[in-house]
Amino acid sequence: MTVHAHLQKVKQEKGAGYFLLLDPDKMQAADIVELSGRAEECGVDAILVGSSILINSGFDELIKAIKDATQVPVIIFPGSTLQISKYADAILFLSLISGRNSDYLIGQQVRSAPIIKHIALETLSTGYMLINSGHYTSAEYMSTTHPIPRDKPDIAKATALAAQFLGMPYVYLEAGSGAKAPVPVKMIRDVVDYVDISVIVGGGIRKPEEARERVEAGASFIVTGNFFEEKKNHHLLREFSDAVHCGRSK
Ligand code: 1GP
Repeated sequence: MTVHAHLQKVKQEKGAGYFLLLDPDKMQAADIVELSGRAEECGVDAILVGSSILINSGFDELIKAIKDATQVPVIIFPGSTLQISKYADAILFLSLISGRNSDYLIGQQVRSAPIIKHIALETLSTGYMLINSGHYTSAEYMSTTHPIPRDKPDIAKATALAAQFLGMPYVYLEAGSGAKAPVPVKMIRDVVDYVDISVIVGGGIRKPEEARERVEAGASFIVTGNFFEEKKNHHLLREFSDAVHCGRSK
């Protein structure tokens, strides 16, 4: 089964899916592997791996080690074309559609496409949208783009619809790693009501109820990263996945 088919099955059967993001620059490799090993029993539906810079080398080895530790699909969430590995199951093939920086809209994609084809890595075409979280994020700095204002759902709706019309099956509403405020629930609801594609939501989600509220608003997939970078929080992984899976109102 392709990763795309797996994710659509998760969405259909569980109402929404839970992605655990592991950043090689923010966690020790041993902790990443240890947490990956517990992902399946804790109800994680996919592991995302990526970083805005990738200071730590050994990306390939790390992906391989994660794959050895878990049966859960491992998806690259790349900060740049340096983050590609044949050991992953798929890659989020992102276009930063909230911005107007041509390199992040299509430049990096042109450079990485032949490499991805060569290693036969599955691509999940995703419209990536930065949403203002009240402070300057790594993604904004690295991409030199402006996020969509958090009180302008109409811009978010139109941008997500453009992703759908461009043939992208996923749109990612991103408040930024460690965001002070996650993507507003109203904006998620407005976007979900307006488009027919899967909506991924991440950035600044630190409580299970914040994840649940966003699933209730219609998000198809919830991403958490920052919160689980601290070992003392690892025991809450099951609570987060339960919140995502029970969140959708019937
Ligand atoms: C960041 O959306 C992801 O790209 C996850 O955000 O690290 O804040 O959970 P956090």
